[in-house]
Amino acid sequence: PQAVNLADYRPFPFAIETTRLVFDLHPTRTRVSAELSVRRTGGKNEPLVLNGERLKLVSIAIDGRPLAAGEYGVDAERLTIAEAPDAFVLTTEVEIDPSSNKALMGLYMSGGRFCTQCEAEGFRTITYFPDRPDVLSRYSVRIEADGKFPHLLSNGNPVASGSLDGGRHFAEWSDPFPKPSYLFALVAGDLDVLADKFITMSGREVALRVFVDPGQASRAAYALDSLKRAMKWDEEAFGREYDLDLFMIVAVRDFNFGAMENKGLNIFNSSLLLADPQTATDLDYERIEAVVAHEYFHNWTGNRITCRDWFQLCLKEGFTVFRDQGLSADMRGAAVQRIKDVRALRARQFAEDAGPLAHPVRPSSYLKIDNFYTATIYEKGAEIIRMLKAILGAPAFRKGCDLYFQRHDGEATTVEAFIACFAEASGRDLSGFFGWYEQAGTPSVTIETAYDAAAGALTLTLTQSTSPTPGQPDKKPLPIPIAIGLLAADGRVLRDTEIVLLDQAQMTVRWDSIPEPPVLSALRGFSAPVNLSTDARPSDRYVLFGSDTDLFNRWEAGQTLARDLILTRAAGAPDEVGEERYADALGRALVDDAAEPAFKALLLALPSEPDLALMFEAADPAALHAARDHLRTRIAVHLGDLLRRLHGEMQINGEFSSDAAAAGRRALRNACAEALSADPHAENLARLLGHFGAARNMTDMIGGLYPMVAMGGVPREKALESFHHAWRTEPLVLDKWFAVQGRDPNPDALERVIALTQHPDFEPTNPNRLRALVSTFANFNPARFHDPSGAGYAFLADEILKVDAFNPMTAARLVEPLGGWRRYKPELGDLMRAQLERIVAHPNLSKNVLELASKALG
Ligand code: DPP
Ligand code: ZN
Repeated sequence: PQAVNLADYRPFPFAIETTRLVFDLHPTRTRVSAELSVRRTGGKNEPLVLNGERLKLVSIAIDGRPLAAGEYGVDAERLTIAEAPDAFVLTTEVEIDPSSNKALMGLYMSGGRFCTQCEAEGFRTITYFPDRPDVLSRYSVRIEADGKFPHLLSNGNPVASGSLDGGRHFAEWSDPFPKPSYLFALVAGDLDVLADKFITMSGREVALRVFVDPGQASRAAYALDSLKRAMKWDEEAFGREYDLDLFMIVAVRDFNFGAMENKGLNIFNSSLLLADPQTATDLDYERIEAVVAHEYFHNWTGNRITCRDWFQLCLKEGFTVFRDQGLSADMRGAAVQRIKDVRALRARQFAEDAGPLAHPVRPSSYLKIDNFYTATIYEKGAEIIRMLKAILGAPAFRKGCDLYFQRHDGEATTVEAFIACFAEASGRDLSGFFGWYEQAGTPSVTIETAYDAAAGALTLTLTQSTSPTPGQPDKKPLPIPIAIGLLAADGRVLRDTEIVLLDQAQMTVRWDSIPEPPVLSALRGFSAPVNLSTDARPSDRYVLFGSDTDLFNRWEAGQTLARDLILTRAAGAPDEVGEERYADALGRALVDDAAEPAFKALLLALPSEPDLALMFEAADPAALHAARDHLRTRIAVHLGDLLRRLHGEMQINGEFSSDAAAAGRRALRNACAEALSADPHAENLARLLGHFGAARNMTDMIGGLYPMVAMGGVPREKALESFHHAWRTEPLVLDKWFAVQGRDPNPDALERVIALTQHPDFEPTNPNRLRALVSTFANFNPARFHDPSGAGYAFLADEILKVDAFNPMTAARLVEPLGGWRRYKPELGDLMRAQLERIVAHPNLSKNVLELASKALG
């Protein structure tokens, strides 16, 4: 297969000024006619080449004159008109079969309704079109369907609707904003609607509509409220106002992405839209708030200003993640949010950056763009914007944003153009900063300190280096903003936070007037996406753990202490005294009245096994699991009374609130339950059983279910059975039932997970259900996935091959856990590699899986 390269970018030689689409919807035979007004903008001899896949061409005409066979060519991927006039109307009619579309790209059916997903290249399976983000066109759409599809929706504003013969009806839509084809959307079906309105900052009224499965409208209330908060926030934080008179969101059950920002008609995976206390956890609420905001924010960062080509994907995704993280921080507390964001960044992006699938935030080549909706493009892309803000300061950053919105509105642009706005607005040279977009890999930063007591001076020596990544053997230094403060040994502040910009391989900084030996608090707030090592001793870390004013670093100190203890034990040299000391310090942190419960819950969570595995050249997941469990047990025994007391105190009696404070209490209570399950004596068991049995909301329920499952035996069977019985008709909750078994730490988990793929409720064609079981197991259950027999790897490869036959995009997302093979001990790494080889050798593999599996082999 042919790779697409950034260096080969050429503008499309025609403009498509208007696009008129008529859909005659039918589950197995949908007719799509398209009328494109085309004008040549490039060279005289350029042919018109339109993308089109899996389309049955019924008719084609130019200015109303049907084309003869010799006047155009069609193959499996395109339609070519070699000699096109300079300005003309092209009409095509095609037939497609939405009901057989299990790839969930283009027009397909979910739960008996029609819906679309066009990003990145799904539109070409709907009609012949230049399906690339730099071709912007004004769309008008007519939809005709049977009356059993009462709602007929598309982008923009409704202009007409009415009934037709034979029980059919129609609706017409017009979108005044030129848009690329990936933002096209259509939905048709029986839906309930929740309606509201929003008054924008200039006083315009916008009608808001959330469409959901019949009977589910009350579960859309939180998403609707989140939408209004997001609209307000974007006005306040970025001065961005909504532009159409109508904003619609539709929830569907079968969806490859989390959600999609189609102009005026966002389509959501129902898991990221529907919530009520009985069926959704606090984490679901948190994600709904963030994703509703994310998709809404795309209206400016993505839709009004879009990407010139797919290599610029981070232009909209990194920036939009940065924006949704800002909203979450304002809604839920900056420190807690930052810790969660960094935890996710490390777990997903650092792992990606350290393996064979590492790629720059702006890649330069791909086989399938679907494979680049990655943690690197999203999360590292957001970190880059965050650093830009740190380096420029908030006012200059905002000036740069304003300039970008003003200068590029209505355009498809590049990362270079984006950065140029910030350089211009701030008067700074940002040419070195661009390296963050082009260079893959996580930089390693070291800081060494030398304190001269007589002079009262501290010298910091900072160095940076980045290991080679595929295709990039030599790395250059990047500008890294490192936020640093100093504490005294008793925890007093010695020096406030200052940003040191490390922009060379090595530099030294000297600070005078430091009256006593300081404790360094570096990379505060995780000011850059790097791996930091310092010469701090454990005693320094205890100072930070106990008193750093930077809450991120307070948490980080605890994590580093715990991590070192686990790694030491896994390496066969346990530090019993250190473990006691850690448990003591943790106990003190948990009784600190000044700290919020949400923060304490984070303190109580030990570094995850996948994160620990990242620290190794040749990780042994079984040894890591045992060592981590040992520390868990030590904490449960040492702090038993305190954990039981907190578990009791955090219980909320009375009405459910989804707000951050209540969610924090539930998080801490669940963290206590999880911790206590590591010491399963009768008293703790009774408490955990009580927790599960008395749960009145899904957060408490899942917080109780996992410890039951982890216990194995009768409690596991009973809890799973009663949970399934209670929720068997609620797909989103059943997903959780599968996911909790994916995380089952018991030795028989692999066997049980394989058996669950035969369960009548396991639906591999539904991405949520598939990921709940298979992806949860492969990513979050390392001790069982890395079974010494290799059976866990074979299971994953089997699932990848099965799913690839109908949904390549989702199959490809399952490849990553095998990609880490070099980081595991050779006995395991060889078995992982063997499965990748088996996948690559499989006949009829999709480009999606082929690209990732062959890259993973390296
Ligand atoms: N729907 C995906 C997102 O919003 C892709 N644009 O990130
Ligand atoms: Zn996005």
